[in-house]
Amino acid sequence: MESGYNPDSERALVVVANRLPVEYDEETGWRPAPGGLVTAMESVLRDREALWIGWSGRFEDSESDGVIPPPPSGSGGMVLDEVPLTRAEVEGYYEGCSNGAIWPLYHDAIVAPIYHRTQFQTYRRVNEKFARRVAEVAPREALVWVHDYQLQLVPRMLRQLRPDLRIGFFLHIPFPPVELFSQLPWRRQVLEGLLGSDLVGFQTKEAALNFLRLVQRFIALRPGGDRVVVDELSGSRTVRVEAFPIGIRAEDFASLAAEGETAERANQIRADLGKPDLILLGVDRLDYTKGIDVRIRAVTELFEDGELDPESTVFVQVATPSRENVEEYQRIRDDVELLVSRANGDLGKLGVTPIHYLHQPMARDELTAMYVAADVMLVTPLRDGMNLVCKEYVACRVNEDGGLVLSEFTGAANQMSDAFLVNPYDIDGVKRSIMDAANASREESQRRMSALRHGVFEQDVERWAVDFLGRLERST
Ligand code: ADQ
Repeated sequence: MESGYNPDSERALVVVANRLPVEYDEETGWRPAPGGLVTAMESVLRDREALWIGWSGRFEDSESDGVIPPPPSGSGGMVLDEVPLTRAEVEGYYEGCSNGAIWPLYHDAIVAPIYHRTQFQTYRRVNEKFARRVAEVAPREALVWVHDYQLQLVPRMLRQLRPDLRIGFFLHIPFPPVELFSQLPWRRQVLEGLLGSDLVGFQTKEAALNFLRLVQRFIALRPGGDRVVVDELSGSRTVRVEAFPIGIRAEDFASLAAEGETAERANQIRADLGKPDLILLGVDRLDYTKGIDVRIRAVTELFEDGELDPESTVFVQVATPSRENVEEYQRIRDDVELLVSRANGDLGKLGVTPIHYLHQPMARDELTAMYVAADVMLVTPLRDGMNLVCKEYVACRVNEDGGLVLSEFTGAANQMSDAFLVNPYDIDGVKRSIMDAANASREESQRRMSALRHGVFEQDVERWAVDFLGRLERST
């Protein structure tokens, strides 16, 4: 397992995440699992020897277990190490506690979080499994980078097992204010879990501030600026708390967008849609936080009001299937599909479909061609840690045209003030901004897009990872 891994070359890096960057498929065997985190981490892992610890997506107690080989090595010098989980563990820890309680709570309780004590017990047990595995395999004094809301207890558990490690934690989703977080029956355990880190990173300054306020309130530790001093038997220890807004591999998107084949495909997409004058686009994981229903309602009303003409405007919504075992996700799918079919039933004609809806994942080059084809991108989450889709769209607008309608409640809005910013709860406001984006002059679009592109290229994912790891390395 550890071939190619040389812990002596520098302070070794260990990435700990719920999922490994590969998944097992009965027919094809192991294949890359290109999720957001994998793409984000690729650039820092490419030139560095590292260990990635996570779950592979297969169940330890599945029938075919035993004949499946261990996961292969990742790209570059990366070694993959699997934390085996049973079906019951995944149900309690991932589908239950992580996605039924923590995810909705951290996203403004858009849907009611469901707190089950037994699920939290499983969450703690699985966090312990992860911590123990890291403690077993991490080289001495390694940098350990723990990711996201599924693993919030790991830092403290790991520190108790391996005090020599330098531990960083990054939360990809929002961190809620005191009034909301206080609901969590396990609030103290979660805060103490995170305080086991040397560095806790959030997407935004607001999230970092929320955390610091909560630590003061429930752990009775007074933060000094962006740090908290924790007293332990072995002496006092400083935990740094900062914002590290994540970015994308902007250059990769831009160069793919600039290829002749992509332009050809974008033209073909426009032709397939009946050569409309205006293409509106939404691309999301199918999740109730993403405000997919908001934009369908807004666009439908614009068609009904006669402000948009279904003969010359098309709205395309691409929604990747997501967390299909969780009840709320089945419900949002039904809601979205009802809204789309109602709008098309009321507004369409033979040969005219105002809303095109694709419930499927899309290959990277096809997605890029969609971004190139779209005149206006609609990104309207009710709450989102960052949102990468808006950044991908901007990176693909190599001609500095197109308009971005962006929710104020995304982390990205803090960095993208040149978008058409909207409050997704204000449907009239969303409608106005869609029309403003669609009718903007060439000069205005260019001014906005050029400023947006500057930010997306400057604060790309490489900078995010280098900033985080640099800070972790320097933290003492
Ligand atoms: P997500 O909630 O998954 O990420 P987002 O940041 O938008 O949301 O990333 C989604 C990724 O999936 C993008 O790279 C996008 O291109 C891709 N994608 C979406 N639909 C797709 C489709 N149909 N086919 C193929 N690819 C598709 C979480 C947080 C975010 C945070 C990221 C990174 O919720 O707030 O920005 O982590 O930290």
